[in-house]
Amino acid sequence: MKNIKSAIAILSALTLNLVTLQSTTAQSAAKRYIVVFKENPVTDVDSVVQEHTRLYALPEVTHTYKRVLKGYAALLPDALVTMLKNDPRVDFISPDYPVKAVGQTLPEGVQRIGGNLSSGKSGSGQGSVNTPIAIIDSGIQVNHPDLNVVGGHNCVGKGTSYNDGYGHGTHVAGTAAAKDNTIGVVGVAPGAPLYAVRVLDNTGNGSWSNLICGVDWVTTNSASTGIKVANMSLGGVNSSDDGNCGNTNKDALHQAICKSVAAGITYVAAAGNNSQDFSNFTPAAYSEVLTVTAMADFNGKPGGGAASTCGSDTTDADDFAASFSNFATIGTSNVNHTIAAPGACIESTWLSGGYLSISGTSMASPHVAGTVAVCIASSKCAGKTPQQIISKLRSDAAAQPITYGFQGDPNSPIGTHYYGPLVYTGNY
Ligand SMILES: [Ca+2]
Ligand SMILES: [Ca+2]
Repeated sequence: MKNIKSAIAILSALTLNLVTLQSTTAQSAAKRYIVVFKENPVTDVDSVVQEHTRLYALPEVTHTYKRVLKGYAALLPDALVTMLKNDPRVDFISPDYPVKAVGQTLPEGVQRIGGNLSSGKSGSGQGSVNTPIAIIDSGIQVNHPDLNVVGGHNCVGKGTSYNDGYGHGTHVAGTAAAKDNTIGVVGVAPGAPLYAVRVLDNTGNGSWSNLICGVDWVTTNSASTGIKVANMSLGGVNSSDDGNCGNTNKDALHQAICKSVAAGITYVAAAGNNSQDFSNFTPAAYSEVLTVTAMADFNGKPGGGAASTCGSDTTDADDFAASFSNFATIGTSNVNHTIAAPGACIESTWLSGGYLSISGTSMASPHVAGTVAVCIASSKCAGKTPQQIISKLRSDAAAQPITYGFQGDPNSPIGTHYYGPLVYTGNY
């Protein structure tokens, strides 16, 4: 009895101590982190999170992860980070890095890549594709008349709405899958069911903890929704590819994406708009994703020479790599997961049922995500693994005649920049 009492006394003292520590440090040095559990010691994530909350007096836990990672995201004072690192169930703790929408430098793109020639028949008035696409972005305007939004999930703050308060996700969704009807624009995979996975807020900003929440949701629900392709027109200069799915450099986002890819989801990511090598821009840098650079096209045809439709933004020439686009460097392994798509002055759906023309690799990426959906629907990619799909899209694009391409593609490189071959939807 005495022993039990003293044990309780020690525990209470410990808890009190922790609470005091937490309350005195919370205001000064608290930052957001992702706490990743070891796979084997932890089987029940919720119970360990509850225990951590109690033991360490955790401030608010914003996300818990069960499928692509085991762990949680929370605001943690520095002193707690040190303690948690010594917890036997914790593998590592990652800073919660920022990500943001790529694009917004303010469509012939679908025609340029042969969308009208594919089995999706974009622009025929009867095109339709039935492969669902996850748009991991700022949400999608759920009642836009030119979009077929069938569901989604909110990973931003509290609340459950995945409606778009920014516009970026709605634009991306339209390029991938606007309906082939009598209004507005038509997407690469017309009318495809869209899932709005909201990880960016109403200013286009988000974080790794939001993004991992989105990847976790897509993976957990892939069987019930049928999602096999996801678009990520976002990123940040936060990490790099360790060639080992984040297990060597303790990259929580990379680990999550690798788990999801292993579950059969093909990820398509924007290369970024910094006019530089994307090797430090994640998720584009991960070799498990299909990374999309941007080229400029103003008339839906190869050959160059068309007048710019960009108004005052006239820096890019027809059928040239876009000056803002990131790229891989010839001779590096990143060339093996890089492909190009139109991304200059792309007309697509916008908020309030509207339409807008904007530029960025954000706009290029959904041309490719839509193409993956068409390929899966046409059976040419059905049953293939994400790695096989990435390989097929790249090799089919590279097999197009030289005249199909653009200045900056592998047949006519610009210095050591590698933008990849121009995706060709007409194959599928
Ligand atoms: Ca339409
Ligand atoms: Ca052209």
